[in-house]
Amino acid sequence: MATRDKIYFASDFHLGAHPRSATRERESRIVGWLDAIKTDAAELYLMGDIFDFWFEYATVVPKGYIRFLGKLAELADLGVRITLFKGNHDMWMFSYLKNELGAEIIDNERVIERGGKTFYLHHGDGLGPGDGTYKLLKKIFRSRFCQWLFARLHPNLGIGIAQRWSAHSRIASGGEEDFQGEDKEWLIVYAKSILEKQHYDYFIFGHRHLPLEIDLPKGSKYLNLGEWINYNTYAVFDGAQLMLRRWEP
Ligand SMILES: [Mn+2]
Repeated sequence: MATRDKIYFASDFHLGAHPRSATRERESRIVGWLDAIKTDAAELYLMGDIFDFWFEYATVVPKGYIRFLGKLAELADLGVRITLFKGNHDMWMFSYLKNELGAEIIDNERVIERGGKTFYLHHGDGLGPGDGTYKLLKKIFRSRFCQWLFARLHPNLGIGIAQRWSAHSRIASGGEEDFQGEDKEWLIVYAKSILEKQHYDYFIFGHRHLPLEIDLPKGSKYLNLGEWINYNTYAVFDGAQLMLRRWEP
């Protein structure tokens, strides 16, 4: 029996993304990975954009992903602590997954200390220079009033609008991202600006859709989790070291 001493991080599964026909295969890859880590995982951090769209109405949640949700429930029942971050695609997670899985839902950043190392965790949306339009949209999407209004729309209409919009997102095109260089990678710029005020050993983000492992000043490290359309990447911390890995079934 393996000891339950590893911490896993992944993000950007985009379950339900256009084309929806690709979701079942991706879901099965993710379930395979979760099944493989369930014996040694102490904690699992799913760091945003797990669902391509998610909204919880008072009595209704979106259809689909039952194998994934069932596997998460199995991990939760085995004692794995699950933490879910709101991404820009699934920021409307409220209390359903908390109630069903005992998961903690994180709005923005979460700072943890494990094995004497400090971690700064965030999905990665709306950070660093630029992207003013999204920063404004985020305020609107996260406003209680707008969420209340959206919930008044019939789900067929509300989720339909969201799915049509999401079909034009970068993940739906399926292409891979290019590294912009350290000065232009806004999450690197952001991490460096945080480091000027406070030291963290690790910065872990999703959102960029590009697996990255970059050394930062003062022995700090930036790690991007990539995504699960092209890369199947995740990070694991074994108590001493943080590693970026690719899931190979
Ligand atoms: Mn994403």
